[in-house]
Amino acid sequence: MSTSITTRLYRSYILPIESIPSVPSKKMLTSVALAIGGLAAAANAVPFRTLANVCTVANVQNALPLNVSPGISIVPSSATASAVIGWSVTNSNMQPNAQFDFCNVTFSYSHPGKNDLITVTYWLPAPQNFQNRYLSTGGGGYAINSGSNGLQMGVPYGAVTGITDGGLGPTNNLLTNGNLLYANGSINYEELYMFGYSGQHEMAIIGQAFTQNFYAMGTSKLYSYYQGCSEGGREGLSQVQRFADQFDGAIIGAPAIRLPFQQIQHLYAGVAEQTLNHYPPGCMFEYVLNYTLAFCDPLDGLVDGVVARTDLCKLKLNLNKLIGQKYSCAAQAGGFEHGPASPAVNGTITAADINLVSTLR
Ligand SMILES: *[C@@H]1O[C@H](CO)[C@@H](O)[C@H](O)[C@H]1NC(C)=O
Ligand SMILES: *[C@@H]1O[C@H](CO)[C@@H](O)[C@H](O)[C@H]1NC(C)=O
Ligand SMILES: *[C@@H]1O[C@H](CO)[C@@H](O)[C@H](O)[C@H]1NC(C)=O
Ligand SMILES: [Ca+2]
Repeated sequence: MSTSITTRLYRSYILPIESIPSVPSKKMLTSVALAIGGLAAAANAVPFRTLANVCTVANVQNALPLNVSPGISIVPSSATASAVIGWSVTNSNMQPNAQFDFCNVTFSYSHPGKNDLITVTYWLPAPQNFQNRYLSTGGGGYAINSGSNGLQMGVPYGAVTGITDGGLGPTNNLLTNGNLLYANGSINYEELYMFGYSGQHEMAIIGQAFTQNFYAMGTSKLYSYYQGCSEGGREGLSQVQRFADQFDGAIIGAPAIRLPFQQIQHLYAGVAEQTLNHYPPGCMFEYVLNYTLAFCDPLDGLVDGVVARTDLCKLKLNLNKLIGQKYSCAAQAGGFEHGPASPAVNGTITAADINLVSTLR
């Protein structure tokens, strides 16, 4: 229940990335490219910048912001670049379906004197689709990034999009990479702070400068954003709190912050059910959730699926009147958002149900 309510609540914190003007079709671009290519060859001018001709290791190396910060030493020889054609996104719960081409760029850097190596990956839109935008993305659980699920989020909007491994190695994961505790039992604080915020910050400043160089933006403004959910939401908050002018906007979903509080929240519903010795089916909660959303959504003045006035919601919602209402749910397969599989359910809301729900509110 609380998951679904927060899902709706944090939508209200979303700052939309403006929609981009439609781009010419691929066919048109090819003929334009051919025409300009022909003219350019004749005039011996700079060739038309297509994905294929800009996505090279040499171009990446030329665009590396080697002086971005005295504490960062980028390794030019680590650079990779390869054009990826026809990447498609379908049925993602994070973004609309999309299909696009991009330049897949990776390179590594170290902190002088620290004997570490951090690898960043940026997906670059084709030059004709670039919209002067940069997007940093985050991870989930104890992973600092979400791999291609993060990288694919910005490219359809014309944004160079980045992830970092934060120096955690191929697992990208603070807990499972095995380096968080030294053999003597003390904490590896370098790694902890990289995961906490410095890895994200470094990816952002490197990615922004790299983008400006790669697309030869000159003095044009680069619009920078952050997007992440859960651990990725926490990473985003870590950035906007510490580096207020680093991004023009941030999409912070379900930030995994206040961990001691959060872990107790995870246990709380189970403990309450056990204490009250009452174990209703998930369908009952879903019915109450539906009612709550329908009742509370308009209290903020706009019926948009978002409960922005949680204070009024708590004050005015009277669940007792649901006692005696019938609820039903079809059989459900198990899943991340539903928990275990469940059979079809038909029931009637009881006073014990409302007592439990009120305890959990
Ligand atoms: C991007 O490049 C890296 C480094 O070569 C590689 O590991 C990764 O699989 C590539 N991603 C795609 C989608 O091609
Ligand atoms: C524990 O080991 C680490 C890594 O070798 C070292 O830097 C640190 O000083 C050690 N701490 C103690 C208390 O011995
Ligand atoms: C809750 O609302 C959703 C969306 O309208 C609906 O599909 C679902 O059946 C409802 N659940 C219950 C228990 O009424
Ligand atoms: Ca609303």
